[in-house]
Amino acid sequence: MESLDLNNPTVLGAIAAVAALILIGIIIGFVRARKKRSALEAPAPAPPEPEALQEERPKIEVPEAREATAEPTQPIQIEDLVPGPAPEPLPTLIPEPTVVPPPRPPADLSAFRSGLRSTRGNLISRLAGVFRKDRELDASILDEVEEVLITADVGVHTTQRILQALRAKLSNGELGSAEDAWEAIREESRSILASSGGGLAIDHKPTVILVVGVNGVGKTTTIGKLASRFDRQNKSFLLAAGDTFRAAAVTQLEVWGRRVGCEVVKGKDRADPGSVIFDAIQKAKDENLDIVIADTAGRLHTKVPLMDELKKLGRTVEKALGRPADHVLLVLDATTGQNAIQQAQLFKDALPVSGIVLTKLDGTAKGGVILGIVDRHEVPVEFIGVGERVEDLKAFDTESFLEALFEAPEDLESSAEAANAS
Ligand SMILES: Nc1nc2c(ncn2[C@@H]2O[C@H](COP(=O)(O)OP(=O)(O)OP(=O)(O)O)[C@@H](O)[C@H]2O)c(=O)[nH]1
Ligand SMILES: [Mg+2]
Repeated sequence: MESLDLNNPTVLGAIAAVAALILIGIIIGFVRARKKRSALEAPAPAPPEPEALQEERPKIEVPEAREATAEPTQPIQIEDLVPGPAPEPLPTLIPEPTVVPPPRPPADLSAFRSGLRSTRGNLISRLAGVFRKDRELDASILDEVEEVLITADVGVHTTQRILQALRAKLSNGELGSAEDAWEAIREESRSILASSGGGLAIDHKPTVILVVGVNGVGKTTTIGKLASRFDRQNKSFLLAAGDTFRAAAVTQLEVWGRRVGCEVVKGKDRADPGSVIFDAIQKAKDENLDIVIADTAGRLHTKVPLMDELKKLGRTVEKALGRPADHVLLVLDATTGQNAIQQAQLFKDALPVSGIVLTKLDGTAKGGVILGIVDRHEVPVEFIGVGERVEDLKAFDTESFLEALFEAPEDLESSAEAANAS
């Protein structure tokens, strides 16, 4: 091979040209690397936001850009070839926080859970015993399920409805596992309770709520709890002491009135309850109040004259208001079981009962009655009482009720064991 003649000006010129080209290449590469680094160090501009969101969205702290390693996409640069400080890693792009719609107010699941504790211990753990994991589900489970539901006060009619759903699934081969059986019962219960928990509409001024029920079920206590609820919602309201039968009943309502700071309209001793409620409605109209809650005397549903008096009360409200009471809440004591279903029938015969308040769920192992009442009477449950404190009145929520009543299947075996042990 011929050696290069360095004395040859043409060769020298060519070498100088190549050297110059290499130098220019190095300088260009260096400048591009600097530009790229400074671009990455600058904070990424946030994408423009729609105006509406800028107003509504809560300020969310975006954390500092975290460091992360990233492969350079550019061809190898001069810094890669010469020793020096390690190239700074690329920052990770933090995605824009998504705007999540405000969640529904959390249903008070723990209150439902504690209110239904005894029911769950009875109904659910016994059903878990029937739907044991090691058992093949066939028609033989139906009798056992029937017995459990009847003893949990679900009632004959509603028990048959649930059994019918299980039977249909068995014959279609859709009841392969314990989980399928739970789901079938949950589904049927959901459809029974579908109309419940809609909430009381307060869309008249005044909205009149008549509270009725047999003796001692918790009417006056429920009114006090409701008043406190309306107070928290900044509603204006007054209470009508329509239980003129006992002086103590008026005093009891007055205590609640003082507690929430509202007026209690009362009559003279043994006054006609109709006249007290009439006056209360008139006063609420004059003062442009939002709500009147009227207490009534407890009455045995089987006593015809007392039920006739209730019908008359309904007519008086209509006269004062120009329309029937906006809500007639029937208070039922869950511990009375099947009797509550019979009470509901007779009160419905006297007045257009629009909703049920089921009290004392905390004190019974037979909360299954709720399914029986709603299924039998097609009247929604609006509130449940799970204790004596003011916060123990809960707006009924079907999903929370079902979730609290039917535990997650994985917990059921331990429930079944507990039931077998007891
Ligand atoms: N454990 C429990 N007790 C309750 C509940 N609701 C009411 N009570 C209690 O039941 C008792 C009777 O409540 P009242 O509100 O006086 O019942 P009422 O229907 O107005 O009674 P009368 O006016 O006599 O017909 C009281 O001791 C209440 O504290 C509840 O949800 N759970
Ligand atoms: Mg009372």
